[in-house]
Amino acid sequence: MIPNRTLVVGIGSTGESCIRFLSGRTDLYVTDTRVGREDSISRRFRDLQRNFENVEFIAPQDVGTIADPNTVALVSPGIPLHDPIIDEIRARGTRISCDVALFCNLVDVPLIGITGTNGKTTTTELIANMLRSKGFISGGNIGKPVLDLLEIPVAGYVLELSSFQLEKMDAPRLSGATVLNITEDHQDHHRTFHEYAAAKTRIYAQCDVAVYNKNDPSTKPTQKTSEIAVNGTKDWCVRGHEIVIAGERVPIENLGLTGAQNHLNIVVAAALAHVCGADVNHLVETATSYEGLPHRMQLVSEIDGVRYVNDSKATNVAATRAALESLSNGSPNVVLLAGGDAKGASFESLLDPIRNHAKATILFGRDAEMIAEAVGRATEYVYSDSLEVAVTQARKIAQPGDVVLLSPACASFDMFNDYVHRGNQFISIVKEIAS
Ligand code: UMA
Repeated sequence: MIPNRTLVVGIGSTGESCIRFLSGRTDLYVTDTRVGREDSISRRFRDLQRNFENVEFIAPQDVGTIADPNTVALVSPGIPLHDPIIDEIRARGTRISCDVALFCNLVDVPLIGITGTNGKTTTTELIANMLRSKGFISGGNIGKPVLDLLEIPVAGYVLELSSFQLEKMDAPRLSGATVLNITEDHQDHHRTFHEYAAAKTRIYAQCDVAVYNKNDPSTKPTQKTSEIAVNGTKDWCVRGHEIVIAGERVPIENLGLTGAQNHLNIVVAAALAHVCGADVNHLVETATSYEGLPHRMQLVSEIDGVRYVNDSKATNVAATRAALESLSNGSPNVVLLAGGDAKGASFESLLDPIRNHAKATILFGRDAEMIAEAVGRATEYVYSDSLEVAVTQARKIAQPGDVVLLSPACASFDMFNDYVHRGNQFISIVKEIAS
């Protein structure tokens, strides 16, 4: 199962976990297209050289010297399949694969897979909570590379799988799987929307039970499989002011998570946990007590009657749209802080949500002007050089009853290390004002 010769491509958290796991078990080579170009990667490269003496480091331009049909390349998620290094590796007959494929081949316990443009992490964590007492743990795109999960024996895994991972593997064998939603994202990585969607729906190809949203055809499996169609049956649905989990009705005001998308995610999560044996009372109990994760529609503080909400994890247009819609009180009551690296996305679909729900928009980051061109006519807008200035500007505009919402619709890398760094900065600015 473990290949005789392995080339790890990319020295991020995935690559490091591959090296830790495979060191001493295979002839191991490592490469990274950013070594020599980015200081932090070059430093990690040198550290690895010190810690793993049996690993040979190959400059990206030299991969052709070791790539052959007997080698398997474990490619990091962030490297697109159209990267020239992948062409070079493939041309030598080396199979492209990834850590998740290796993991799925090695484990012999039930696996649940979750993908989707938005809500993956919240749903994965919710299912893991629902199945914790049965000995399941979570991992994958959620932050913990899957091979690191093998350190402790468990009864099952709940895996968040990204399109970046799914595109690099044969369909995994899963007890249950879902595509929560598919909207435009990652246009810089996947060349077409079709390619992106195809990577995501691959999650269903070898699953025992597919759970999907009957009201959203893009989430439906194309191949024949056993399925639970949420909203297609009275036992699993979101209906008016309640959700229904295995026939049990739960009022929406009892749920720990807010927003229409989250209510749907709860039903999907419960259906998948039910597939793995969780009983209905426990599902309802977890659905009502689970309050979600930081940086996702997180209420930071209420100052002078204005709520400050951190939704830094909203790195695409659909997430920001869902945030605006879930905070709506019928009139434009949101001061939206948005901007960053748009990843090639179009912002036209934010025009109506901003017009209907935002009283002003504060734009920052690399693509601020591009966003203003697309949505500037929907509402008053201003530019800001920093998050700190943006919050100060928002504070001047917001009135009691309004919400100041950080929901950038963009990646953060132009100004921050990641969305967590961006969200934490927002939290400390707001807490400073509140103190
Ligand atoms: N690299 C190159 N060339 C490139 C791009 C990257 O050589 O063109 C190298 C870089 O040196 C980089 C390394 O590859 O350090 C690995 O980078 P990576 O971007 O694949 O990141 P990892 O640190 O391995 O983290 C990845 C996921 N990152 C991405 O998919 C971009 C993490 O998801 C995931 O938690 C982790 O594996 C563990 O499984 C993050 C993410 O943003 C949270 N995911 C995207 C999303 O959720 O939208 C898909």
